Amino acid sequence: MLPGSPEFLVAAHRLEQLPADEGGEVAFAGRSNSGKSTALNAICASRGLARTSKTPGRTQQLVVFALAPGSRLVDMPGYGYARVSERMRRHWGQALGDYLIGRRSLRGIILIADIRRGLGSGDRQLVALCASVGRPVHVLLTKADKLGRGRGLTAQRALQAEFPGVGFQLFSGRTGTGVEQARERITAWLLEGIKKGPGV
Ligand SMILES: Nc1nc2c(ncn2[C@@H]2O[C@H](COP(=O)(O)OP(=O)(O)OP(=O)(O)O)[C@@H](O)[C@H]2O)c(=O)[nH]1
Ligand SMILES: [Mg+2]
Repeated sequence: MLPGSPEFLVAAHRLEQLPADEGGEVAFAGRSNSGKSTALNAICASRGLARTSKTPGRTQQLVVFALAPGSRLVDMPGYGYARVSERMRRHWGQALGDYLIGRRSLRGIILIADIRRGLGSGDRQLVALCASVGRPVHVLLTKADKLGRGRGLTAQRALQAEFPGVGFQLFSGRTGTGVEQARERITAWLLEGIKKGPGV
């Protein structure tokens, strides 16, 4: 169970537009079209909350949802989408890096990766950046409905062996596989923040 029910708070083009940096936040990151918004909706059990699309590049802002006072989820724009202008790409590369490094209330990153593709170069950069600043990362290997369970588990084990410091799990926004496990991870991060006090 998540701590509270989600409500849209703000869509930020720039980091200054984000809510005050206090309490706890969990961000959903990943390649464009990997299924970030779909995962967020499944985890929140709210189909229309974050906008999803067949077209990559749908989410172009940091979209913030409040779960309870001081507990937030953030849907991030995806990386690796070729048709975003160079200027936008630079803007976002910089902004996402600054957010991941500097946001004090950020308790952890849920990285969404298509299980059939594994971790791409953008994902690996994100994992390395998070490791360098001590941010925990938990990967949802999504679209697991597209692979048999056996092949899914094999992919999960291979990635787990390659990245021992990162958590991996099978996930599908379509069938509900792994939704409860992801909720438990997020809730634990958010509650950890509350125990420590705001902004710690
Ligand atoms: N089969 C299957 N399709 C999925 C799953 N999750 C997402 N999709 C599909 O993948 C496409 C992209 O989903 P989104 O949730 O919009 O992806 P996103 O990562 O938020 O995309 P951007 O905001 O554009 O970066 C949509 O067509 C979804 O229906 C899943 O678990 N299984
Ligand atoms: Mg999206």
